[in-house]
Amino acid sequence: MARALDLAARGWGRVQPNPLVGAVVLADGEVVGEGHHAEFGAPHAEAVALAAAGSRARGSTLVVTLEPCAHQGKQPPCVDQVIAAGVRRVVVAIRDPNPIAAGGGERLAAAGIEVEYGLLGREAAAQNAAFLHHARGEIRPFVALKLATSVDARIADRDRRSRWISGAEAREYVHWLRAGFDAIGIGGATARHDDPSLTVRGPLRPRVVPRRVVFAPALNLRLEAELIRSAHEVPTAVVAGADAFQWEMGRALAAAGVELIPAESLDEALAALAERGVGSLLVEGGGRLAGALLRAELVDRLYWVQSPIWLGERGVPAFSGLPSLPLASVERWHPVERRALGDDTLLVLDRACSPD
Ligand code: AOF
Ligand code: ZN
Repeated sequence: MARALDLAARGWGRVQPNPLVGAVVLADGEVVGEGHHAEFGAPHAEAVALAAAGSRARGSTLVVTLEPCAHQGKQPPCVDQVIAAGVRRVVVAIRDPNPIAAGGGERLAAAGIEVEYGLLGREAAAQNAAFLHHARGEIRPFVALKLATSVDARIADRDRRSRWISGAEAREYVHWLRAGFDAIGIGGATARHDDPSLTVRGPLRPRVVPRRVVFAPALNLRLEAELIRSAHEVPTAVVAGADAFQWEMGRALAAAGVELIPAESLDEALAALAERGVGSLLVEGGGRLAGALLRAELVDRLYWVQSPIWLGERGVPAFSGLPSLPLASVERWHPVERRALGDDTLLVLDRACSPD
C-alpha cells in the first residue's frame, strides 16, 4: 500500500479535482503490475495496474488506495475490470465517498472477491484531503497555508526581507506543491513587499495553471507589481471590498487584465472563489492573512518549512493576531508528514483528523 500511495502521488498537479489513486497487483508475493491515475479523465489506477499484470492478475491481490469505482464515468467501472481479470482479493485504503462512484466494495464482495479496508487509511486520506473535503459536501475551497519561517517562526527579518529564508530544496518543493492547487493566494502587504510572481516553475507542469489571488481589502497595491504586470499571461484575481473597486485603482487593475472579486469578508472571498471553480487554495502568507484565516477557522492544512535561522523579536511573525488560549482549550492539529528538505524541515499539519 505504501508503494501504491507513492504511485498515486505521481498524479499530483494533473488529476485534480479527481482523486490521486495508485494500485499494485501482487501474485505469488511479487509485484506483477503497477498503475496510477495519471491524468484527469484518463484510465483509473486499477485499470492501468491490471493491464500491466495481464494474465498474471488471475488469482492475484489488488492493492489500491481508493475503493474501485462502480460507475460509468469518463472511464468504465473498475469493479467490472477487477472481476473480469479474476482478482481474488482486493485491499483498499479508503472507501470512495463519491456517491456516484461508491459501492464498488459491495459489488466485488458479491462477486466472491475478498475485500479489506483501512490499510494505511490515514495516509491515503491525507493524500486526498482536498478530494475528501469536497466529497463531504464542503462548498468553500480546501485551504492550505504554506509558510517558510525561521526556527522562531518569523516569515521576514526586521526590514521585512523574506527572500531566501529557505534553501533550494524547499523552493523546489514549493513549485511542486503549487502545481497541485487551483489557486495560490497572498495578502496585499506581501504582494507589495515581496513582489512575488507565484508561478509554477518546476519540472512538474500543472494541467491547469493555478490562478493567483491577492487578498487586498484596501486595494493598496502597486500597478508595477510583477503579479499585475503579468496578469494577461497568468490568470490573476484581486479580492477587495466592493467599494474599493470604485476607485481609480480598481479600473486600472481591470485594464491590466486582473479579475476583480468583490468580497467583504474572508468567508465571502472563499465562496466567490468556489463559484469561480477554485476547489483548492494554497495561501503563501503573509502573517496577517495567515492569522486571519486561522482565526476564522478556515485553514484545513499547514505546510510549514522551517529553516535553521533565528530572526528575533523584530522579525515578522508567521501568524499574527491569534488569541492566546489556555493550554487546556487549544485545538491540537495532526501531523501528516515530516521530512527534511535539505537543511530545512517540512512539517505538514491537518486541522481535522482524517478518518481511519
Ligand atoms: C479517478 N482515478 O484511478 C479512480 C477514481 O469520471 P471518472 O470516470 O474519471 O471517475 C471519477 C471518479 O471515479 C472519482 O471521483 C472517484 O470517485 C472514482 N475513482 N477516479 O479519477 C482513479 N480509481
Ligand atoms: Zn475506477
